[in-house]
Amino acid sequence: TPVVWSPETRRHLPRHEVWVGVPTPGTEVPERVDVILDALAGHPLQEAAPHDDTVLERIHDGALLGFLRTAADKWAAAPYEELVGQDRVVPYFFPTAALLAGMEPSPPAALHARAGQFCYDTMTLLGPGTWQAARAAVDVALTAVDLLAAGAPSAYALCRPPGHHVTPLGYGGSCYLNNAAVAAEALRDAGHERVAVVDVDAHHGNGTQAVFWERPDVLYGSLHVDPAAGWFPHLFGHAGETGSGAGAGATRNLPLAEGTGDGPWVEAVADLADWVADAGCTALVVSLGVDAAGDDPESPLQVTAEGFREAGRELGGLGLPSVLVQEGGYHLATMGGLVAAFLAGHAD
Ligand code: SP5
Ligand code: ZN
Repeated sequence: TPVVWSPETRRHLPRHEVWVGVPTPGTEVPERVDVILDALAGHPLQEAAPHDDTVLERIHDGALLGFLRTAADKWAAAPYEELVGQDRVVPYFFPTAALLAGMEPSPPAALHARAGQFCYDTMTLLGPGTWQAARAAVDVALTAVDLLAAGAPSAYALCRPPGHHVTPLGYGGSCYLNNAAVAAEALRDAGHERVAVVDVDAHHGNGTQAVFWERPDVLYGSLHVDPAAGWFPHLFGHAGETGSGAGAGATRNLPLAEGTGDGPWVEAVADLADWVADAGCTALVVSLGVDAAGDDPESPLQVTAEGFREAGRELGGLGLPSVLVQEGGYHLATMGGLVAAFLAGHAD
């Protein structure tokens, strides 16, 4: 399986995640790229080619893209670093429906009040290099789509930072731009009438679900730890969420109990694979997070390398041209091997 990557993706340094008010060391670190590259050393490696913003602008609102593109420079110029000793853009003020109370707000003048318009949590800090890395990850995904158009049966996109929590207008969950949604949209442009996104990351991909919520032409199916048990992204990922309008029935969610291991986890992947096959999709995007692993610090699922290999087999068995897009996975010592196991199963 060809591996597409970009050295630019290392440029985002999260430094901290602020969780319930407490800064803890970031988990979505650049070393993730290196451990994956090491584990995939036997695969052909290709650097991403630059692509323009055409597809990206159809997935995300221009206001979000403009904010992400310029926020770090504006923050540095303000200068918040001198004022508060902090060169990361961290939201502290959120224009929730509860605050707005039905009124139309004016745009906030302060940059530190603007961040919360787009960033919906306190864990997704933005600094120098964040935009460059996130935009490079989009090029990685688009280059993987190009490889399929050129005849490759599948391609792995080593995207970092990940993307599946980014909605048309909001970012969070360690994600800034939705790489998998961009890949799916590019596959539509390449002539595939119906594309499926299957998301095996331990967390529900609320961003990808939001992007395609009302669309019948891109299916979104996800298995993940049950948000009703208290897990991120908290509001979404329940079984009753199945799409709306023209997209009614084109979304599926399979929430899993804490502690779920290989047997039921692989069964859920197989269930989504059957759904994709029955729907007549002609191309597949896999949101390939490996944080469902037993030793991952960010989820309580208990999947093993053999589980990831089996999941790869189930989805590879569809025989569809496939882009495998990296999402989460935070246990540096084992995550590379889990990606390699999925790719091996997928190519079987
Ligand atoms: C792409 C992806 O896997 N995003 C997952 C983000 C979930 N983050 C929620 C974090 C909840 C608290 N974790 C505490 C760990 C502190 N380092
Ligand atoms: Zn995740």
